[in-house]
Order: sequence, then structure tokens, then C-alpha cells
Amino acid sequence: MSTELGKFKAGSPMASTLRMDRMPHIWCPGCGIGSEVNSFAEAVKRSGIDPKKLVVVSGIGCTGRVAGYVNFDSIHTTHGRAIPVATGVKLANPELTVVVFSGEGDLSGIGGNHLIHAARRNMDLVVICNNNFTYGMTGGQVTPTTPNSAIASTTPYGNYEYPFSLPFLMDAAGATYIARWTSMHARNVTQSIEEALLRKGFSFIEVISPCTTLYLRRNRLGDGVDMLQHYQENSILKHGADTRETAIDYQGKIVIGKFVDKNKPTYLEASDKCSIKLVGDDYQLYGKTIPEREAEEKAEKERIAARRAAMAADEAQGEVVPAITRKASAAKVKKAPAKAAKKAPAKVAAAPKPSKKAVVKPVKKAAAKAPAKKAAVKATVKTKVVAKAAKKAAPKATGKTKAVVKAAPKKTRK
Ligand SMILES: Cc1ncc(C[n+]2csc(CCOP(=O)(O)OP(=O)(O)O)c2C)c(N)n1
Ligand code: SF4
Ligand SMILES: [Mg+2]
Repeated sequence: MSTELGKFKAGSPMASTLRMDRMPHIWCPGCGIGSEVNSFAEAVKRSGIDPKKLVVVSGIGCTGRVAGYVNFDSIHTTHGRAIPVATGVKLANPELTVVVFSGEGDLSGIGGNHLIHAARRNMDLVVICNNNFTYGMTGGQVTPTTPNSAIASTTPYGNYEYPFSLPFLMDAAGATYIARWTSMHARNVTQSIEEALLRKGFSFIEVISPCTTLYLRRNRLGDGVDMLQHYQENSILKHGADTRETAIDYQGKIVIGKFVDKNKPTYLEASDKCSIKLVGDDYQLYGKTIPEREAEEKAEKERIAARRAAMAADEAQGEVVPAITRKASAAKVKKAPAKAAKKAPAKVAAAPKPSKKAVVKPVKKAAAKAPAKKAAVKATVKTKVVAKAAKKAAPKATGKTKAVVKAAPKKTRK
């Protein structure tokens, strides 16, 4: 990028998290999606998670375009299918942090069934839902959240349906973390996303935001700034609010805050527990013993804590530190915990289990030898075969791993 524009792009504080070569983006002036993406990028930096282990999945719509602008592994899936694709990514590699970033039409309309079942299962996903009360990309049709009486291209005389309150829906379905903000509350959005990135289970963050070109124009609500002012004047902060009281009336009050934050076993933890019961002590998830996985998780937590400490130190010094320098200083602080992290798995591994080499290779060989019919049977049976092979390869070492998995505004419509 040798041009002036290129230099400008490369110098952006978001250059490490956004694909600057894709700029300018497609979003209209005053649209709320841009500020949400900014909050997301900031949250990723602040969280200290390894960006190489982050995957962003979007559906179709203006919000769905997010996947194309982030500088992480990402997938722009078909309409309404972001959650099943994200679920597949998480199941294929549980070490990844998987974020779904999509519109309310995509997530709660065509994809509504996937949304409620992912919440019910407490699937390990962070869902960021841009709620602009309309199908923006396709011309402003009514969506499941459009407030009653609002005008849309498909309800020119006002919406006569009853809308979903997404926090209430998610709460009823079983989500373990639920927050709602508006795109005016950029810092809170960042905080909530950061919190969600660092926790397990299904997290749902709704961001109410203006679609200037369709929803605002059609309802004669002014421009993006008018709407931000409306958000400021009409938001009621109520952490822990009863989600039954989070409905949004046309141009009415908006209850915001963190409504739910609770723990219960995630889908993977519950499935592990079940497999341990079925298969016994030798059950291994993706070739790793449970102590091995716990040690890795511990090491990752230490690395994250070190990165965050480095960032906090930089901020305390009052410096605006470019992302790349932050990385370097984080690497310095990282050194000590990284050593500790290296030691930790060895310590845990010493007693009950063999090295990964010893277990995984023979397992693979054994699996390859198994007849095709056997290989195709149900997952539990497959796991039994794997577990048996592992036992054969290292009978004593895998022996006692009895681990329990931790488990208008001002302007009114005329
Ligand atoms: C199966 C299918 N049906 C319909 C569409 C058309 N479509 C594309 S985007 C979209 C609406 C997206 O709305 P939302 O998720 O709210 O995103 P926004 O554009 O508002 O950000 C629709 C209906 C499609 N692409 N595929
Ligand atoms: S049409 Fe609406 S949602 Fe889409 S980019 Fe424009 S303002 Fe944003
Ligand atoms: Mg929408």
C-alpha cells in the first residue's frame, strides 16, 4: 500500500483486527454496524485471546458482511445458518473461540430455530446480534423484532404483529449470558463482548442500532445522530432486569444492561460427562486426556492474564500504544507464565496419562484398521473403539483418569 490512502489504512489503530484492504466498507452513513464492529475489534484486543484461535461466522444481510471485514478466520454463510455453521466449527475444534455476528432478521427470523436450540444446549458461542428492526439488505421489510406500529416496506400502514424481545426469548431458551445495549453504548458493547469472549457457554449480546437508509427514513425518524440521541434519552440501565420487562415499543423506552450471567454445563461438557459414563475412564476428547486438556486451558488462561496485564500496564502509563507494540510488550510479560504453562501440563500429565504421541498414534492406526462398517457406527461406539485402542497402546497410563468434566425522538412520524 504505497498510496496516501494505503498509508492511512495501514496506520489505522484497527489495522491488525480489520481487513483494511477491504475498506471502504458497504455500510451507509449513520448505520450502527460500523461502531459495533469497532467495539468487537477492541474487545478482541482487550480480551487477550489468541486471534489465531478466533473464528467469526456471519449469516446474510448488511450485518452479515462483518465476516468479510474482520482479520480473523471467518465464514460468511447462507441466510439464517450462522449458528449451525458456528456450532460445527466449535464441535470440530473445541479450542476455538467462535463468534456469530449477524442481524436480527438472520438470527431470529429465518435462523430462529437454530438460535433457540443453541441457547437451550448452552453451546459455547458468543452471539452478537445487530437489531435494527428491519431486513436492511433487502429493502426494509418487517422482521420478528420490528416494533408494533412501525412502518416497513411490507407493513406500509404500520406493523400489526407482536415483536420478540430477544433477551426474553434467549432467557426462556436457556442462554447463560444475556446483555443488551444500543450502538450509542459503544464502551458497554466492548465490555460485554470482552466478558463473553472469556466465558464458557452461550452468550447473547443484542445491540439496538439505527438502519438510517430504511427504518429511519421510512418512519421519518431523522438521521443516525437523531437516533443516537433518542437512545441516550430513552435507555434505562437495569442490570439483572427481569427479561419479561425488556419489550420495546415503537420509539419507547429501551431497557439495557446485563440481564443474565449464570453457569451451567456447556454442550461439550455435558456430552463429555455422558461419554465418560458410557465409555469409562479412558474416554478422551479429540485425542486428549482430560488432565491434558485442563492443563492447556490453565496455560491459556495464564497467557491471557499476562497479555491483559501488559495492556493494563501500558494504559496506566497513559500511552496510546499501537497494537503491534502492545503485542511485543505482552510477549515480554508472557515469558514467565509461558514457562509455567509449559511446566503445568507435564505436572498434571505425569501421574495418570501417557504422552500425546503414545496415545494418539496408535489410536489412529487402530481406527484405520477397523472395518469400514464399524467406523461408520454411532459416535459412542466409535469412541469406545478409540478408547479401547488407546488402552491397548498404553494400558497403565490411561488407567485412572476418573475425571469429572467441569465440568423521536424528536421528529415524529407524520
Ligand atoms: C434463503 C434466503 N432467503 C432470503 C434471502 C434474502 N435476504 C438476504 S439478507 C436478508 C435480510 C437480512 O436481515 P437482517 O438479518 O436483519 O440483517 P440486516 O441487513 O438488517 O443487517 C434477506 C431476507 C436470502 N439471502 N436467502
Ligand atoms: S441499509 Fe440499513 S442496515 Fe444496511 S448498511 Fe444501510 S443503514 Fe445499515
Ligand atoms: Mg436487521
